[in-house]
Amino acid sequence: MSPLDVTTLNQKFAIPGQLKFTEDVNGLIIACIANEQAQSTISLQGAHVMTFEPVGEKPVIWLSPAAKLVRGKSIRGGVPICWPWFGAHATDSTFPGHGFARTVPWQIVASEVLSDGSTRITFELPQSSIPVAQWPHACQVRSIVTIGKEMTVELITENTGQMMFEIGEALHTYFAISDVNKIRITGLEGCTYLDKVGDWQRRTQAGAVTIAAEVDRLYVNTDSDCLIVDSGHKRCIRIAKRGSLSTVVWNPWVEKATKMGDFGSDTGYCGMVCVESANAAENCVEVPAGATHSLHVTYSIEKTQ
Ligand code: TA6
Repeated sequence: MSPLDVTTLNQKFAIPGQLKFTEDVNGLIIACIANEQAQSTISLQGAHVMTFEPVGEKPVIWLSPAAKLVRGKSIRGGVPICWPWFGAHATDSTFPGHGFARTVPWQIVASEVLSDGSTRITFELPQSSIPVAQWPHACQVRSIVTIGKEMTVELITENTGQMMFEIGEALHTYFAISDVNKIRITGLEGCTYLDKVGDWQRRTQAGAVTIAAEVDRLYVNTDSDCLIVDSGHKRCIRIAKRGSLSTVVWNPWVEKATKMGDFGSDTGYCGMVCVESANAAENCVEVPAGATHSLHVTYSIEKTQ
């Protein structure tokens, strides 16, 4: 089934006063959610949450001021879905980094208001969007996004074929922070990480994670919650995950951010940090034929003095 046009989407899935679909100048379709608890925008390309702002709260998710909504290109910021591999493909360098899921059209299969007033949308990756040369496996992939005073994203992979397959994945979430010099990340103390900046050396995290240069770390074998403790915004952002044994912490710092060119300004990197709930490296997931795997994350705010 080819992705629906914006008029049909509004006829089938809009929720008066909560959810509507719009089309931007490049023809990309955006789900716009505004309920009594929060506002959010989600691109149907990649089922990519771009913004999330609880009522009365500063934005939780960072979206680059220079983010480009271009068909087939990843969006800088938000919650990119990295699937069915994380990072470079294991054997073919011509395949897209972080998989293809974040740059292809997804479709809507359901929208609903939950009893607590939050809005839930279910996205599905249509077979027509899956490049069979890169991923020759029968599967059903869905992302269920719930927008309320908290946000949850659940990435569900069902193996509908006859053979086991293995996936790498991540919700590559960019968080809005007061200043990279005013935060620390807790929950990873004592964990082993692969240090991409240090030639993938395996190291052990001592204490909270602080950032004073480029940081690109894949923490393995950890199912812990992480907290971004932001003294500037006097708040913590809690990242509570299930079905994920890897956590990635990334800030490109000035040189790499400038080279990437889509962080908005020379200091754009100061206002963001990625804490990614993933399954990568030794935590890649084998999904047997007929089985279903879920990666589920809840993002919430805790105020501090
Ligand atoms: O998750 C960290 C990372 O793998 C970094 O190494 C950097 O490549 C980042 O993802 C962004 O990747 P992207 O393909 O979105 O530019």
